[in-house]
Amino acid sequence: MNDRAIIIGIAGGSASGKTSIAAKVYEAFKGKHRVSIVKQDDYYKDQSDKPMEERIKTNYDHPLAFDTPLLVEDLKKLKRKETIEKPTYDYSRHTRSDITEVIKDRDVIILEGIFVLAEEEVRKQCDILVYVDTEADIRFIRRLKRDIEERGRSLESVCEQYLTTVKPMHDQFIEPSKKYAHIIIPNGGENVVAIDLLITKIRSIIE
Ligand code: UZR
Ligand code: MG
Repeated sequence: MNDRAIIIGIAGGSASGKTSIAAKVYEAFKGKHRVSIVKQDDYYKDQSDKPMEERIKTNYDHPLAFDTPLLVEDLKKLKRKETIEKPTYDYSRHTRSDITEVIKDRDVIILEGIFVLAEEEVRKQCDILVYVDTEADIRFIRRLKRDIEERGRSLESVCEQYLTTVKPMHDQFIEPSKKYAHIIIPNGGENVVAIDLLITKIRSIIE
């Protein structure tokens, strides 16, 4: 067994299928290997010192919304198979929640988030870099459904947010980060062949 964990970075636009791909890779290894998923979203900055009116105005689609130094520090520890206490994020309160999750002694870390490829220091910690490339209209429809069903938003607010931050920031930061990928997966979570190839590659490294 390796004395270092391998880190798979999965980036791509909002609602591109990153979470589904991460879950499928996780399923392929759990039970046989020590594997954990780390979401970059859990490293959104703690905003508990700010009033709600201010938290709502934060641009969550900008790299500055994230506590990247903490993420990088945690990834370095995970790589050395050290224990971390990972923060978790509360979308309804737009801040870090009180719950933390202990992750220790993992063989494989699946890191997923919109800026995994855009942030150089995060990128450097990853052994395999994946970009999930799903067309904007498909991502918008998925995001609309998800944010209404799971994140308690209204139709109006999702459309407004998409046009003011999600789309411009995608074009400015996320799409250009595709060039750093080792593998580009079209059609997100539905691409069974690509997901299988990724799983085979990871297996060849750890087994
Ligand atoms: P994925 N986000 C929120 O909507 N509220 C928050 O408090 C924090 C984050 C959104 C964020 C981004 N954007 O587009 C998305 N906005 O979470 C990233 N606006 O999550 O990759 O799962 O779509
Ligand atoms: Mg997601």
